[in-house]
Amino acid sequence: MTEIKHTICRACHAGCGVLVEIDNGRPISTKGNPDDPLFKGFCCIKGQNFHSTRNNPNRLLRSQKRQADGSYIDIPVEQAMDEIAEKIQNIMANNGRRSLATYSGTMAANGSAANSAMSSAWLKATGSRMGFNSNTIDQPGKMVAAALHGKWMAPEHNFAQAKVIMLIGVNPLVAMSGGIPHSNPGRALTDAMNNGLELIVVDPRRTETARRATLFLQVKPGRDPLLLAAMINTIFTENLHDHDFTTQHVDGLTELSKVVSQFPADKVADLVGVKAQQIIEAARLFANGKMGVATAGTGPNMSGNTTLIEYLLLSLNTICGRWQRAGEKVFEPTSLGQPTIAKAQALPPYPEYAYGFGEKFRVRQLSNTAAGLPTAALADEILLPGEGQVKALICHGGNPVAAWPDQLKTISAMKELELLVQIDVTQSATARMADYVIAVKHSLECSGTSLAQEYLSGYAPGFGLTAAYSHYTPALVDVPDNSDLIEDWEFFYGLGKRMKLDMTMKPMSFSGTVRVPGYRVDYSRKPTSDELLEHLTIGSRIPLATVKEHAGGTVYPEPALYVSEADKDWQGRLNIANSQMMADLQTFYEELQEGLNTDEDRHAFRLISRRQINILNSTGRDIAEQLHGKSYNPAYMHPDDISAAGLNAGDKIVISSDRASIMGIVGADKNLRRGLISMTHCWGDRPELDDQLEKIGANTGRLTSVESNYESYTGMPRMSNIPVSIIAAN
Ligand SMILES: Nc1nc2c(c(=O)[nH]1)N[C@H]1C(S)=C(S)[C@@H](COP(=O)(O)OP(=O)(O)OC[C@H]3O[C@@H](n4cnc5c(=O)[nH]c(N)nc54)[C@H](O)[C@@H]3O)O[C@H]1N2
Ligand SMILES: Nc1nc2c(c(=O)[nH]1)N[C@H]1C(S)=C(S)[C@@H](COP(=O)(O)OP(=O)(O)OC[C@H]3O[C@@H](n4cnc5c(=O)[nH]c(N)nc54)[C@H](O)[C@@H]3O)O[C@H]1N2
Ligand code: SF4
Ligand SMILES: [Mo]
Repeated sequence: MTEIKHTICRACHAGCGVLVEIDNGRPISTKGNPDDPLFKGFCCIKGQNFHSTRNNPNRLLRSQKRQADGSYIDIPVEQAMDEIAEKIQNIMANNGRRSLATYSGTMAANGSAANSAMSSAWLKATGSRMGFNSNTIDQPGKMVAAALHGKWMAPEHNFAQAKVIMLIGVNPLVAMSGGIPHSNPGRALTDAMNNGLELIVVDPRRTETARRATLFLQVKPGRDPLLLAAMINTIFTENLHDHDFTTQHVDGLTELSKVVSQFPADKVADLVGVKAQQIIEAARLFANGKMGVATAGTGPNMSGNTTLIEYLLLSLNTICGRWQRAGEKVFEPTSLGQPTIAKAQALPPYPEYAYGFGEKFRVRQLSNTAAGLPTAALADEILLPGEGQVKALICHGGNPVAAWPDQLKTISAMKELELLVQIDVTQSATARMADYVIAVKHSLECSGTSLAQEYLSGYAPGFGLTAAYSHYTPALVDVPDNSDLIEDWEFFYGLGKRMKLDMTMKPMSFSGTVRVPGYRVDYSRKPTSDELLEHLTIGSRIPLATVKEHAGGTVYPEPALYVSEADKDWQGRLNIANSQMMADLQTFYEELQEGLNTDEDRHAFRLISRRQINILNSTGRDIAEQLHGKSYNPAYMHPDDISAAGLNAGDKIVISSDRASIMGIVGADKNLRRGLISMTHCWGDRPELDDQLEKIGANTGRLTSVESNYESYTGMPRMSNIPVSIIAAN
C-alpha cells in the first residue's frame, strides 16, 4: 500500500516541509509540498534523496566495535554503552575531568532537538567542560564580534522589508544558508527583486547568486576588511549614515570615521581587486537602500579574519540603522522555542566573552569565547601530553577527519586517543578510525520539529524561518529489519544511567529568549522522544500539542509580537570602534602593504572553498543518486589559468601549500577570478586512500595548518584563501 505523508526534510538545516511517499513501510520518494505555507513546494536535490539516505545500502544497521587488527565487528548497542561508560569512567578517574571531550557536528543540529540537548546535559553532568562544535570552524567571528559591538535586542531588518541586501562570500542559492530566506531562496529572491530589491554580491567567483545581482564585486579573497572599511568611509564622508539611530544608541562614531578615513576607496581598490568606483557605488547603494542588511558567509570568515570582518559588518549595519525599532512587527518570533524578547534597546558590549573566558587551552593561548571552544585546537589538546590532555572523544553528527582543518594533525590525534566514539549513520572517514561506532536511526525513523530553524533565525540575517512557522513530524517509518538502532539522545541517556549521573536537559538557550529551568532526567522510566520534546517546548508561544494537530507546517501569526519600547532609563549603547578591532584593521592593512601573509612570491594561486548543491559537507557522498555521476570534487580554475599552465580540464594536478600536498582533477569555471582554485571541502579521505582520487576526491583540509595564520580569538586558521602552487601530475 502506498501512502503520502508530510514530514520535515532534515538533510540540511533549512528544514523544508516535504511529502514522502511510503510503500509498505519503505520510503520511496521525497517531493516538495506545494501546500506548505512557507516552503511552497520547494525541495532541492538533497531533499529529493532524503528517503535514499534512509535506504542507503551503505547504511550502518548495527553498532560497531574495532578489533585489534583494525577490522570491525557488530556489537549490541546496550553492550557498547556498557563498555564505553566503563572506559570513560576509568579515563576520567585516571586523568581528570578534562580528559573527556565531545564534538557535535552539522548533523547533531539537524535531527531531533532532544539529541543536542541530551548530549549537553550528559557532558555537563560528567563535570567536563570540553564540549566542542563545528561553529568555531565555520563563522565564529559572528559571536565574538557581537560581544565587542554589543547587541541590538530586537532583530535586524527582515528580508521581507529589505530594499537592499549585501552578501559577502555567501551563496544562498546553493547553500540555503544565510542572506536570503532558506525557504526556496531562488523564488524569494525573484519576488523581492521584482519588488525593487537591490542585491549586492561580493565574491571572487561569479556565483549562482552573484549572477542575479544588481552590483557584483569580483574581489580578491581575504581582502574583505578593506572593502568594508572603504565602504564605511564613503558612507561617513558622504554623510549617508543614520543620524538619529547613531546619536541615540551608538558610541565610537568619531573614532571609527577617523580610522576608516585612512582607507578611501581609491587607496584600497587595487588591494581589494576591484575599481574604486565599484566600492563607492556599493556603499551608496547600501546606504541609500534605507532598509536591508549586509551579511557574510563562510568564504570571508574562513579567510583569516573572521572577527574583524564580522565586526566591520555589524558596524556597517549599525551606522545605517538596520535594526528593527519599537512598534515594528517581529517576522519570525519563536513558536515552539522559548518566547522571543524584542526590545528597541542596545545590550552594551561584553568583551570578556571575546577575549576569552572559562576553559583555557594549553596551546596558542586560546580559550573559550562567545563562539565556543576552539575546535581547531582540539587535535593539539589530544596530542599534547601532560595534565589536561584529552583522551576520550565522543563525536556526534560530525566528521573530523573530513571536515577539520589540518587533516594530518587531526588523523594523528584520532590515533592518539584512548577512546574515540563516533555516532553516525554510515561508516564515515572518522567512523573508520573509531573504537566504537554507534549506529543511529535515520530522521525518517524519528519524530522532529522545526525548533532548530526557529533558533537559527537569531543566528544571522536570512537564517532560519521568515515567518512564525512551526512544524512537527512523527516518525514515519520503522527501522529496517534485523537492525539494532537507537536515537542519538538515547546513547547519552544510556551513558548517564550507567554512570549514575544527575542530568538536567535544557532547551537551547539563546540570547533574546526567555530561560526555563529544564527537565531532570528520570532513569526509573525511560522517556519517549516526544516526552522530551514536551519538556523542551514548555512555555512556548504555541503549545506543541497545537502544532501536532496539523500534519505539515503551519504559520501561527497570532499572538503577534511587536518590538517593545526601551526600558525606562536604559543606558546601553553599541560600540562601533572597539580599540582592538581598530588596531587589527590597521595591522591587517600594514601586513598587506608589506607583503606579509600574502605569499604571492612563493605561491601563485589561492585555494578558496565553495559548496555544491547535491552534497552537504561529507553527507551524501555515498548515495549514488545524489552524486550525478561525479564522485570527486573538481579543482576549478579559470579557463585562461588552465591554458596558461599548459593544462586541460580533466588533468590531474598536485596542489601544494606550505603544510601539505593533495591531488586534484582540473575543472574549468569561467566564473572564477583568475589566480584561484575553487574546491569543495569534506571530500577525500585519509592519505592511504589518495590513489582513489576519481572515486572519492581530495581533502582540502589537508592544505591548512592550525598553527599558522590562525585568528587569535577563535583559533580558526585560514580554511579558504589558502596560498597554493600547482604542478601537473604525471
Ligand atoms: N548544498 C549544500 N548546502 C550547504 C552545505 C553544503 O555542503 N552543501 N554546507 C552547509 C554549511 S555547514 C554551511 S556553514 C553553509 C555555508 O554557506 P555559504 O557561506 O554560502 O558557503 P559557500 O557556498 O561555500 O559560499 C562561500 C562563498 O565565499 C566565496 N569566498 C571564498 N573566499 C572568500 C573571501 O575571502 N571573500 C569573499 N568575499 N568571498 C569568498 C566563495 O567563492 C563562495 O562563493 O552552507 C550549508 N549548506
Ligand atoms: N576547507 C574547508 N573546511 C571546512 C569548510 C570549508 O568550507 N572549507 N566548512 C566548515 C564548516 S562550515 C563546517 S560546518 C564543517 C562541517 O563539519 P562536520 O559537521 O564535522 O562535518 P560533516 O561532514 O557535516 O559531518 C556530518 C557527519 O554526520 C553523519 N550523519 C549524517 N546523517 C546523520 C544523522 O542523521 N545522524 C547522525 N548522528 N549522524 C549523521 C555523516 O555521516 C557525517 O559523518 O566543515 C568545515 N570545514
Ligand atoms: S534545502 Fe535542505 S531541508 Fe530543504 S529540501 Fe534541500 S536538503 Fe532538504
Ligand atoms: Mo558550516
